[in-house]
Amino acid sequence: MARYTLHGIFASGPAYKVGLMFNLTNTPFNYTHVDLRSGAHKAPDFLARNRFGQVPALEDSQTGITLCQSSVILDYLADETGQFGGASRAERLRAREWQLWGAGNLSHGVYRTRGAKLGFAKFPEQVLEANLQTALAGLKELNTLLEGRTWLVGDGATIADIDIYGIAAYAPQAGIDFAPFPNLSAWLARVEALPGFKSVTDCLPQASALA
Ligand SMILES: N[C@@H](CCC(=O)N[C@@H](CS)C(=O)NCC(=O)O)C(=O)O
Repeated sequence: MARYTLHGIFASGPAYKVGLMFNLTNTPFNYTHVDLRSGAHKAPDFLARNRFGQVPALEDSQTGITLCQSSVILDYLADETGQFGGASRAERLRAREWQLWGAGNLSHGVYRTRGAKLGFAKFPEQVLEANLQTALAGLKELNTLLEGRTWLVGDGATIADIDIYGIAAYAPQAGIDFAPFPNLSAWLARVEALPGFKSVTDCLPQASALA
């Protein structure tokens, strides 16, 4: 039995971020499929793990901690695995800045545009357009901030890269072309070349699985 259990659904971007972290750190994990369609995420046993009724949730059988919010889970796993946490406290805080930027400035635009495109969500036309413009503005800013940089923070990949990758990588499914964003395209390729990398389509199982 593996130490960690990830509760998620394979199509979820935030759950993917955690799966990617496990794969990049070569950490085995049990996986519990949460059937959002049947409302399993609003049932009492799931709400006990995540009061917000969303995936992902992470259980650590060694410490007894249960966590939600993908960015917080990555932060926790950086400490527990000793990987991708940055070379110093300053770098960790810089990574946290990027994670909050991703949650505030990038995730809604990309995930909601993608959700509508794939038929997971419905929005009025004006909201669809606003979502798309938010996604494009976030990706443009990311592209600009990557100018002259290999990684988002310091000289190596951190949870900032894993977190932001787990949002930006869904842009093609949202119908967004990376062609106007060359720095972003090059950075995505660098993340994809990390040992253990798995893509948004082949990282999480479609059903519950023990490690
Ligand atoms: N800020 C959260 C977002 C989690 C989230 O939006 N999860 C979605 C799936 S991608 C969900 O559970 N949606 C069901 C709901 O909100 O009722 C994170 O980063 O973990």
